[in-house]
Amino acid sequence: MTEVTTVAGFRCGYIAIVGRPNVGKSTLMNKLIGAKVSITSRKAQTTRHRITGIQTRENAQFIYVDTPGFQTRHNNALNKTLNRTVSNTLTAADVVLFVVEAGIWGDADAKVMALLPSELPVILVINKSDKLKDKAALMNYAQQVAARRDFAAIVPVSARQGFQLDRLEDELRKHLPEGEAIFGEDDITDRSERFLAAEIVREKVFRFVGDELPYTSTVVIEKFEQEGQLRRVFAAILVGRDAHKAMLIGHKGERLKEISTQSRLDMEKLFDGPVYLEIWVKVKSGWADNEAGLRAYGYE
Ligand SMILES: Nc1nc2c(ncn2[C@@H]2O[C@H](COP(=O)(O)OP(=O)(O)OP(=O)(O)O)[C@@H](O)[C@H]2O)c(=O)[nH]1
Ligand SMILES: [Mg+2]
Repeated sequence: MTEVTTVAGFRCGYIAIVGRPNVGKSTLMNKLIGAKVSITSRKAQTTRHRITGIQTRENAQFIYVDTPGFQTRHNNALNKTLNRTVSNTLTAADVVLFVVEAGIWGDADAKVMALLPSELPVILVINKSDKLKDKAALMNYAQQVAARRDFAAIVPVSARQGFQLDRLEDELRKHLPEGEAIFGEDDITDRSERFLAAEIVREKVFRFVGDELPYTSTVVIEKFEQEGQLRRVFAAILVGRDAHKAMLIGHKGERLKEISTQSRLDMEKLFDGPVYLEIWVKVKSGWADNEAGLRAYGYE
């Protein structure tokens, strides 16, 4: 780990990324740090943990904290845990990125906005602006949301296309406290490779199987070994029912093979070295039924 030499006027701070499910928070953080440390998918509730992503520039260190989409539909143990993660992240933040989707404002957005501490600077990030081609409509939308709260800045972006992210970073820097870097300049996250490996497999479960299964499953890494450059990863996907196990494995094991291959390729990219990966599917219901169970599987 290399140290950052602190220059006069260097800034460093924590940036909470919050919003309703699926607005593109994780895509945004990955683009801002230039690496994929947080998993993404078209399905809501992809992110289930607090994920730190770090970007160090010459004059600032940005410590982003991606959070689960704030859950407003069901009040079960998992959703309570996810929402507590959002609240805890806000408590420790210096500045907040409140992410909304261009052209869309609903109850779920209003509920997230109500959580934002009044003493923190909040930047309104209007993501997916690539989907709203009409510039007048985007302006109109920005004005409507801006009237709901005092925002430190309003920045329309496209996380997917990388549009206006430099402008967002400039705005953010103004609100970071002066101080030395907390992480090394090459660090991109404080999460372990073991944790990131489980997340990568979970992303493939979200991407390659139908609607219900991802919500009743989780991934555990049973063994993670490193020998020189080679990582050996033994993962288990826990599913609630036999039928889900069959769904994951697929005809002649095709689906599990696809999940394995895609997971391995992502791991090799992120860890920058070869990976040997074995994935097993196990039936284990009830892991998300209560908070003690959730903690046992790494949920906060
Ligand atoms: N068109 C468009 N799609 C985007 C953009 N940013 C993200 N998406 C898509 O939106 C979907 C959700 O993205 P995520 O980054 O997983 O969203 P999230 O807010 O982290 O979702 P949760 O973790 O479930 O709360 C994915 O299909 C992304 O590819 C964007 O700027 N434009
Ligand atoms: Mg996410």
